[in-house]
Amino acid sequence: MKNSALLIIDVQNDFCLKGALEVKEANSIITPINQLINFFKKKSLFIIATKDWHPENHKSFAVNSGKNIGDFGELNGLSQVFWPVHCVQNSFGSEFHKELLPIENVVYKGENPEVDSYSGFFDNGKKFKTNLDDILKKNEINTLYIGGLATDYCVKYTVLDALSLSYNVFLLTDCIKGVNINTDDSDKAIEEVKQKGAHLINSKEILNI
Ligand code: VGL
Ligand code: ZN
Repeated sequence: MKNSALLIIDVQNDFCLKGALEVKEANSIITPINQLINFFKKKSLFIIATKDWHPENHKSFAVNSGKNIGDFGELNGLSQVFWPVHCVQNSFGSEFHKELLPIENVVYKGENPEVDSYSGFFDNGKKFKTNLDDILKKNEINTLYIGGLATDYCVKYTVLDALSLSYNVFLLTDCIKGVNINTDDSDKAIEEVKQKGAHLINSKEILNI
């Protein structure tokens, strides 16, 4: 496992119970993620998390684009879902859930108000790259164990970009929950990443090694 890292996507208050963009059952993933954090720590393996980190004027927020929450449309030529105000920089909603064990390495995304940024690696237009890939390369990581929120958005696009950057990817099936605007969005996302080469794994399979 030497070159493996745990990558936890957006386990922030706004995506958890009572949050502005609440993901159903989000809180249920915290216990297995914490068990993995302990496991990776004990083995001195690399752990990193992302934060969705929007300025107040972000145009993915329905209110800033003259849209209704949940509308599908376009933002600067890219297809866009319009969201409630969420994960505003330095707000309570942008903090990691308090039960999540501390993670030292954090990558921020979604700072440009003109473009949404689901993946931890690139913005949705693939014009801006975060420092995630560089940090992983510096730490000689070639294999990622990915969990977090939300299955059908930030987790999905992070996994797809990780595959395109040639990482081996294990998607942690009991450590993800989805928005599911359509009820099968998360199932479809899991099917798609699997077809593109991600492996599906339950955290228990790792903990029992
Ligand atoms: C996310 C919608 C908007 C996510 C972030 O973390 O999956 N979803 N911003
Ligand atoms: Zn967002």
